[in-house]
Amino acid sequence: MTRSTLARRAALAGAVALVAASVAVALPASAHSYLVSSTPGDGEVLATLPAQFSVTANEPLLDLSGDASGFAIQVVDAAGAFYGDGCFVVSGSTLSMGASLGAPGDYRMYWQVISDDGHPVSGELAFSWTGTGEATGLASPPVCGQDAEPEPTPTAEPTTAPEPEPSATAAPVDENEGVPLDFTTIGLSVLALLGAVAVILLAVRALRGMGKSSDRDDDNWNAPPSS
Ligand SMILES: [Cu+2]
Repeated sequence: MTRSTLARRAALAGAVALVAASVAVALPASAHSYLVSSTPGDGEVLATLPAQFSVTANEPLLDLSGDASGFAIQVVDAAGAFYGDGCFVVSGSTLSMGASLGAPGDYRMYWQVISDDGHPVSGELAFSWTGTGEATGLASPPVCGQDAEPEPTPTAEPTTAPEPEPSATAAPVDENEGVPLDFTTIGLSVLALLGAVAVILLAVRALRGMGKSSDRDDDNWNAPPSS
């Protein structure tokens, strides 16, 4: 009796401690926004296309930029093609995007919002589409303002840029530039010739000087040391 009472009290105390610890751990996480509803709902079988895909959080979302930066909804079919208009609107606790869907089948919706504490929160859900969609899925997420339909492949070759016409002033410019160039060439040639003559004259004088000194040196070298 006493032992079992003690055991029950110990078990109760343990349970209370566990609950307290769980609450302490959960407190910071509770600051994050969480999903309370969505369109479509997770697992919903959708027969009529809604105007908007949307997710609604438990509290107002934090859209500091005012342009839904950091918010996103992506709706993809089983083949991975993207739908919707890519225009994200944050209003209070709801993020929405203009809806479109293609062929009936299984779809997934991925969402990301900025929690009231500034942290991004994301998730995904699945739904089935039994209606008839008009849209063609895109290979990449749609960008707001761009046509949701894939661009038709242009069949016509892009017009080739016209060949640049030869400038009428090109030839005269070349001639004008050629004249001073010729004068410069002649001037340089004359200078080079004068320089070459000067170098030859200097070389001849140097050779003559070397010859004289060489003779003198040789004489001195060969001369018996004078005592
Ligand atoms: Cu947080």
